[in-house]
Amino acid sequence: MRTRLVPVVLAAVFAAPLAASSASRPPTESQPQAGGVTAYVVPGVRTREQRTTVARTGTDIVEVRRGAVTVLATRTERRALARLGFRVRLLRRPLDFPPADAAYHNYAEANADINQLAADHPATVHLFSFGSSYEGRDLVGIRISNDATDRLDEPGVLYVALHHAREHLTVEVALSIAHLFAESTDPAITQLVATRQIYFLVQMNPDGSEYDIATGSYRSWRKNRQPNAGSSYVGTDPNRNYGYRWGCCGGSSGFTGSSTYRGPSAFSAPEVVRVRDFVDTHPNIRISISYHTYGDLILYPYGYTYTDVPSDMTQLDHDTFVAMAREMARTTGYTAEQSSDLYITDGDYNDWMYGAKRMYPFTFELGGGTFYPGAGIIASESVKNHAAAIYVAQMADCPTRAVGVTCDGSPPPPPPPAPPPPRPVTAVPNSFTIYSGTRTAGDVTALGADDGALLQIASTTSGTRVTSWYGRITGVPNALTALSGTYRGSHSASCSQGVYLYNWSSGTWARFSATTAGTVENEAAFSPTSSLASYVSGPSGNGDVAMRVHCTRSSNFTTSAELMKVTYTPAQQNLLR
Ligand code: 0X9
Ligand code: ZN
Repeated sequence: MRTRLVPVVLAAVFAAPLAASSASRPPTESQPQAGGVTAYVVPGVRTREQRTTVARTGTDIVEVRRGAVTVLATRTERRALARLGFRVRLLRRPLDFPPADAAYHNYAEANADINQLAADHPATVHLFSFGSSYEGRDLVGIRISNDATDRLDEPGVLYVALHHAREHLTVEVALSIAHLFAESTDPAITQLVATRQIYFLVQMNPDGSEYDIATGSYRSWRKNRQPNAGSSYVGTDPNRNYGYRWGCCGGSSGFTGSSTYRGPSAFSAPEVVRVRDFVDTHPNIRISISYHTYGDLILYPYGYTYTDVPSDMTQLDHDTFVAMAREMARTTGYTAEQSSDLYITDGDYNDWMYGAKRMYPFTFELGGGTFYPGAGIIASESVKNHAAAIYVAQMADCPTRAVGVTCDGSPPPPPPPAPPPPRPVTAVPNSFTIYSGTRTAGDVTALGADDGALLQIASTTSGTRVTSWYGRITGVPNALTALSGTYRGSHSASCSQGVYLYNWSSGTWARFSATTAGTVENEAAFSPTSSLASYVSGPSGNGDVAMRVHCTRSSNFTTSAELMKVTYTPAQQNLLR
């Protein structure tokens, strides 16, 4: 068995991730010397000079082993190697994800999964081809609908994944959403399957993604695998190749070696043409999500300009984008913003879908924090995206409904009925604490009702006689609009009585009642008018209210507490979900 000498991936300079944090930097990536997808082992290559000779044919050396190199080569390059006298052997190792990421679907596995889904749900899952990639891979589309044939009179929604080769998580999320629509028995979803055409283009750049995993270790490849005339650099960035303001604004590169190379002309990349043709022939599509990684973002047009509402966008559409993106940000936890808030692009999917087609596209930058977040993230990231996927399908009949504008001239639906205003709540202590004096009868339950049951506390017995204690009422919200306190009690002899609430902000007892109280039961009732939350412990949520009763006299006495309660009105819940 050969030992691996230096597992060097010569050409792979791994990319700076294109997350929000590195938003202004364009992505970088490896640039192999020429195109090709077939992996070969070239034995007998030992010296740097030999490797240079191999590399000069244009092949991409991806691994250096003892006495051999592994290359990725086109047919032309393979012939060139043969002419130079090198033997090439097909790499037996399958081109696949590293073992740890085996849960990801490569091109064949994704198609197998799609085929199985269609076999399991023949009435609703319909497969189609939307053409071929540059290298001739079939571009497989899924249509989910209870209609056997495509119905352009039904609202359409389109999910696209894998514009960028290394963004493999997008395939997983799109597959998961397809499974959701196909398998769910939730009436809300079956209703969508019955009334919508739900389209998926799950792998729009399969050549690039297969290339990315071709060696069993990632190559950080982004573009497609289309050669560039007169250049050894391969590939066009599909997300810079769409024909709306293509190349207009410094948001793409004209250099073939750049990872954001826009191509020689708009729609020069076959995969982009295939997406265009699909959209052109499906005017029923109203909303689309294009999945990318990573950055936890929901982006809406435009990307070519920082202007929010340029002349090629209506205010209504802008408002609709914002409202829908916000709703999806709520359910995903991602941040909604205009594409150009991330950075300027030109020729991206979003801009063409809106600018040229007047559809409502969103670009999702999924989470994961890296292009290769591992298989562990697949399930959680998929589920996180389900609600947004359902939402766009629901809105596909009339996206402007998001801002209350109906599409059939009917009046907007009435706003949901306002919830009833919060009602006052009365609460009594669940515990008490004695500062001065001694309990002689009763317990905390005696404080809960004006029923003759008493909590009795004997005063101190020397100096100025004192009873001093407080009851603690728990579960009171900090957000409250009214607060009042009531204390009823008597004493075996008259004493100077004060009733207080604890101010948790200042750390002091605030006196609300001062009176001489005797053997006749007296009531102290009071309502603080400001800083109500400071009488509740903690900064937010629920806390405690403490009510203190203090009485002094020159000779012994006993306090009989009959009732202690607070009444509060919780603040209205925030109606914005
Ligand atoms: O640059 C892209 O094509 C997308 N980001 S990624 O990291 N997946 O490559 C973002 C495209 C959205 N458009 C703009 N940001 N203008
Ligand atoms: Zn991307």
